[in-house]
Formats: sequence, structure tokens, C-alpha cells
Amino acid sequence: MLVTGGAGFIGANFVRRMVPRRPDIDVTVVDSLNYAASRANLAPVEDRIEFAHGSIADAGLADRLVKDADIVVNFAAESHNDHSLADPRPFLESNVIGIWNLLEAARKHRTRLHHVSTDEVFGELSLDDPGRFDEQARYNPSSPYSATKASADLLVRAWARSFGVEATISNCSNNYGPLQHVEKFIPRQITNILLGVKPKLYGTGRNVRDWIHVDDHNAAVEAIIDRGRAGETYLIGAECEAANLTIVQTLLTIMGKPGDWFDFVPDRPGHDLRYAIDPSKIRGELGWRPRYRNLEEGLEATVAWYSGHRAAWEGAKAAAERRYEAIGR
Ligand code: NAD
Ligand code: TDX
Repeated sequence: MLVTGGAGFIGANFVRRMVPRRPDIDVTVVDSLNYAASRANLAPVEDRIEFAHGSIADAGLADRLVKDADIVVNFAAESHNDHSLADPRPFLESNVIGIWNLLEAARKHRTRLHHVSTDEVFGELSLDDPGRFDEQARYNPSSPYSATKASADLLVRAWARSFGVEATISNCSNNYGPLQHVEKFIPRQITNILLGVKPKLYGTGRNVRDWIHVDDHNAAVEAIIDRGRAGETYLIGAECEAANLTIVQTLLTIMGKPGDWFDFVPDRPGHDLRYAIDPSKIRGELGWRPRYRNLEEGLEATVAWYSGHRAAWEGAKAAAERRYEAIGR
């Protein structure tokens, strides 16, 4: 199994899940080790995997690695919306050229591919819309990040239909949990509070995200690899919608701070209002169920992880906050 982006948040959690559970599978990780990656994320399984340092935007490298694999699981991507607004080029290179290279190699070597995508490809729902995204939702991305993820999904579908590549796609909602980079919403606020800095809410704080623990996302990806049907798309979500303000107030309660101890900062341009996933298909077809159904419980575990693993994030924190300062958020 070739796992791309396996030194990042979700990919590293996936590799750390699969290696002990599936000793029958030889895992190779390829990662370009960008600012969000860390080799230390793979330390617990380091002696049981192969690691290749390089980019999937390098067609020759992608071809060589895919040739030796039975299945590719593609987590590699530039993943932060705010960066995509400041400098879209790396998003096009990793998220579009990268998947194109993997698809060409998968076509040539007849390798199966699972592509990990996001609910952001469907754009936003309004706050009072009773609807949620399902597998028939229209593609309508808002940011350069989500436009590159949407492009990747469409390329996967085209290579499956036109060239018979055996591919599956999953579109998951917002993840949280151990190893997430401190630039992302939940770890940014937890680490701010730990350092005595107020949480920062974009705009009104009313934007809604549908949160899922990273272990539940990866259990769903494993179910698709084991039992998913080629050519199909599966949406993954734990039905845990919450406004950003509610998340901050829950963290403040867990961490013993007053409920109004936060700052509003200028909004993200083009900020999607709400995402929500209807996970009926993956529940019904593959029998997947999330383990974390209670967001407060998942956040408590995540606060405990960041409190107990300062060395994992302290270095990245200062750099991430300098980047936020430069854009006034
Ligand atoms: P992350 O930024 O923490 O990790 C991405 C990893 O990919 C990093 O290790 C990075 O070095 C690597 N990478 C980037 N470009 C590469 C390239 N060209 N070649 C090789 N490696 C490269 O992101 P994440 O949150 O772990 O997201 C993983 C995947 O899941 C992404 O495809 C993302 O779009 C998707 N996703 C994320 C979420 C979320 O909430 N974080 C939700 C749904 C889907
Ligand atoms: O400091 C902050 N304050 C704040 O209010 C940050 C960093 C974010 N926000 C808001 C913006 C969003 O409404 O919190 C919400 C979540 O923000 P992000 O963590 O940046 O995530 P989002 O933009 O929703 O995208 C995430 O989920 C889908 C991942 O970064 C993507 O990779 C994934 O595809």
C-alpha cells in the first residue's frame, strides 16, 4: 500500500492505525514534508514502513512508487484554505498535478486508487437550510483550496470512466484529533488557551462545520478500501454540526476559562457558511459507524492530547501565528 501525504495529520493517523492492525500489508509512505508534515508523526511505526521523501507532483517518482503498489491511498495535499488565498500555486501543483500523476501511473500499472477528498468541494449550505450534502450534491467550490480538491475529484472520475482506473473517492467533513497542525481551527484555539492567549473567531463565529474525529474518518477509509465498490463516491461525516462560537465556548469550559474569553478577528474572504454531511450511504452500504458521537467527549480527549504533547506543536505554533499576524487574523 502506497500512502501519500502520510506524514501529515490524517495520513499519519491512518498509517499508525493500519500498521499494527494489518501486518499483512507492506506500507510505503511518500511525503514532500511541507510545513504541515512531521517525520515524528510516524515515529511509532518508523521501523515497519518504507519512507520516500518526495512530491507526487514529480511524475517520475509517482510512477516508480505506484508501480510497486497494489493500492494507493492519496492523502497528499496542500490543506489550508487561508494559505490557498495567499498563494494558490502549491495547491495546483500538489492537489491537481499530483493526482494527475497518480492517475496516469495507476492507469499504466493497473493499480487501485482511493482518493481522500473533502466536503468543501460542494460549496456552502445556508445556516437555516435543513439539507445536507449527499453523493448527488452539486460541485460548487468557493476557495482556491476547494477548487483544486474539486478538480482532483473530477479527474479521478474521468480516469475511472474513460480509462477504467479502479478508483474510489471519499468526501469527509472537518476532522479534529491528535497530530493536527496548530494552524487549524480547533488546535489553534486549544494551544492559544494553553499559552494564555484568547481564541480567535473569524467574522461572527456563526459559521457551522460538521466535526468528525480523525480515527472515525480513517475507519471509514479502511472500510472503503476493504469493501467499497470501484467507481463509487462515499461521503463521510459523524453528524456533529456545531457553530465555531459553540466550539470555542466548549473548549473554554473544558479548559476552565470564562465563556466570553475570546476575540473576534476579521473574516476569511469567501468564508463558507456551513457544511453538513448525510452519511447514509456509507452507513448503509459498508456498515461504518463513528465511535465519537459526542463532540464534547472528543474535544476533551483532544485537549488532553495537546496538553500532554507540547513538544509536538510548540515549534510550529510560533511560525503559524506569525503567518496569521501577517494577514490580520
Ligand atoms: P495536512 O496538511 O496535515 O497533511 C498533508 C500532507 O501531505 C503533509 O504531510 C504534506 O507534506 C503532504 N503533501 C503535500 N503536498 C504533497 C506532495 N505534492 N507530495 C507528497 N506529499 C505532499 O492535511 P490533512 O488535514 O492531514 O489532510 C489530508 C487529506 O485529507 C487532504 O487531501 C485533505 O484535503 C483531506 N481532508 C482533510 C480534512 C480536514 O479536516 N483536515 C477533511 C476532509 C478531507
Ligand atoms: O483561527 C481561526 N478562527 C476561526 O474562526 C481559524 C483557523 C478558523 N476559524 C474558522 C474558519 C472555519 O469556519 O473555523 C472553521 C474551521 O477552519 P479551518 O480549521 O481552517 O478549516 P476549514 O476551512 O473548514 O477546512 C478544513 O476542513 C475541510 C480543513 O482545513 C480542510 O483541509 C478540509 O478539507
